[in-house]
Amino acid sequence: MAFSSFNKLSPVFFIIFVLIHFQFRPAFDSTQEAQALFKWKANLQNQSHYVLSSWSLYPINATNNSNQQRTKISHCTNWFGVSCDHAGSIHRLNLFIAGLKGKLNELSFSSFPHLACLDLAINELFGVISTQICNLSKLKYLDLSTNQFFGKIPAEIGLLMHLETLHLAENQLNGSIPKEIGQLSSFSELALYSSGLDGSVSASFGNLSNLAWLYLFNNSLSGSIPIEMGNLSNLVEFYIDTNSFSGPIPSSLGNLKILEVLYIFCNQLSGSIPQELGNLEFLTNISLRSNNFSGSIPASLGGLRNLLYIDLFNNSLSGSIPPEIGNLKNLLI
Ligand SMILES: *[C@@H]1O[C@H](CO)[C@@H](O)[C@H](O)[C@H]1NC(C)=O
Ligand SMILES: *[C@@H]1O[C@H](CO)[C@@H](O)[C@H](O)[C@H]1NC(C)=O
Ligand SMILES: *[C@@H]1O[C@H](CO)[C@@H](O)[C@H](O)[C@H]1NC(C)=O
Ligand SMILES: *[C@@H]1O[C@H](CO)[C@@H](O)[C@H](O)[C@H]1NC(C)=O
Ligand SMILES: *[C@@H]1O[C@H](CO)[C@@H](O)[C@H](O)[C@H]1NC(C)=O
Ligand SMILES: *[C@@H]1O[C@H](CO)[C@@H](O)[C@H](O)[C@H]1NC(C)=O
Ligand SMILES: CC(=O)N[C@H]1CO[C@H](CO)[C@@H](O)[C@@H]1O
Repeated sequence: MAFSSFNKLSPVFFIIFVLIHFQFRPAFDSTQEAQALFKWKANLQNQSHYVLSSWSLYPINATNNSNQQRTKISHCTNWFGVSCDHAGSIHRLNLFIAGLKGKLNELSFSSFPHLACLDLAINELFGVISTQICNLSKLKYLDLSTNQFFGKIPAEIGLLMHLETLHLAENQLNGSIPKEIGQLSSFSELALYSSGLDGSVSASFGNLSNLAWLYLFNNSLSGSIPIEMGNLSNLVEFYIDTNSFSGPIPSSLGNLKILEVLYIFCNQLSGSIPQELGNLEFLTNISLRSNNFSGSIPASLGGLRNLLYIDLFNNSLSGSIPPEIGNLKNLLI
C-alpha cells in the first residue's frame, strides 16, 4: 500500500527534484565559459572569425537565469568545436586546423575547470605557453603542435595530474623538457619533436610507468640516455633520433619488453651495442645509424624474431657480422 502510493507520487517528486536542481544549482555558471571563449575569439585575428562564426553570445545575453538551460544548450550544441559534459560545462575544445591566428594566452584558463581535451594543433597561434595552463586541472589531452609558440615549456605542466597526452611538436620552443613531467603518473604519450628543445632528459622520466609513445626526435637534446629509461615497461615506440645525445646506450633498455621501435640514429652515442637489446622480442625497427658505436655486432640481435628493419650504418663497428643475424627471416632491408 505504502509502496503503490509512493509510486504514484514519485513523478511529482521527480519534477520537484528537477526544479530544485536547476533553480538552486550553486556556484558553477557555464555562461562564464561561453563568455571566456567569446572574449578569446574577439582577441584572435580576423581570419579566425569566419570559422568561429557560430560562437555568438546572442542567445546568452538574451536570456536570464530562469531559462539558463537554453543558454547551456546553445554553446554546448551550436558552437563549432565545443563539447560539454552532461552538467553543461565544457569538456572538449577541438579546434585543430581551424585557421586560428592569435595568442592562446588571451584565453582565461581558469574559466574551464572541467576541460579534459584541448586540441589546437595546426593553427597559427603564438606566444609563450603560460604557466597558467596549470589551471586546466582536469586536462587529459593537450595538443598545441604545429603552431608558432616560443619560449620554454612551463614546469607547471607537471601539475596537470590527469594529463595522458602532450603534443607540443613543431613549434619554436627552447630550453629543456621540464623534469616535472616525470610526476605525471597517467602519462602515455609525449610528442615534442622538431620544436627546438635543448638540455638533457631528466632521470625522472623513468617514473612514467604508463608511457607508451615517446617522440623527441629532431631537437638539440644532449647528455646521456638515463639508465632509468629502462623502467618504462609500457614503452612501444622510442624516437630520440637527430639530437646530440652522447655516452652509451644503457643496457637497461633491454628491459623494455614490449618495445617495437628504437630510433636513436644521428646522435653522438658511443660504446658498444649492448647485447641486452637482443631481449626486445617485439622489436620491429631499430636504427643506430650515424653515431660513434664501436666494437662488434652482438650475436644476440639474431634473436629479434620480429625485426623488419635494422640500420647500423655509419658507425665504427668492427669484427664480422655474426651468423645469427641470418636468423632474421622477416627483414625487409
Ligand atoms: C578586422 O575586422 C574589423 C571589423 O570587421 C575591422 O574594423 C578591422 O579593420 C579588421 N582588421 C584587419 C587587420 O583586417
Ligand atoms: C545581445 O548581443 C547581440 C550581439 O552582440 C546584440 O545585437 C543584442 O542587442 C544583445 N541583446 C541584448 C538583450 O543585450
Ligand atoms: C628562448 O626564447 C625566448 C622567446 O623567444 C627568448 O626570449 C630567449 O632569449 C630564448 N632563450 C634562449 C636561450 O635562446
Ligand atoms: C627539424 O626541426 C626544425 C625546427 O627546430 C625544423 O625547422 C626542421 O624542418 C625539422 N626537420 C625535419 C627534417 O623535420
Ligand atoms: C621520479 O624519479 C626521480 C629520479 O629518478 C626520483 O628521485 C623521484 O622520487 C621520482 N618521483 C616520483 C614522483 O616518483
Ligand atoms: C628504475 O631504474 C633504476 C636504474 O635502472 C633502478 O635502480 C630503479 O630501481 C628503477 N625503479 C623502479 C621503480 O623500477
Ligand atoms: C583561478 C586560479 O586558479 N588561478 C591560478 C592559475 O594558475 C596560477 C599559477 O600559474 C595561480 O597563481 C593562480 O592562482
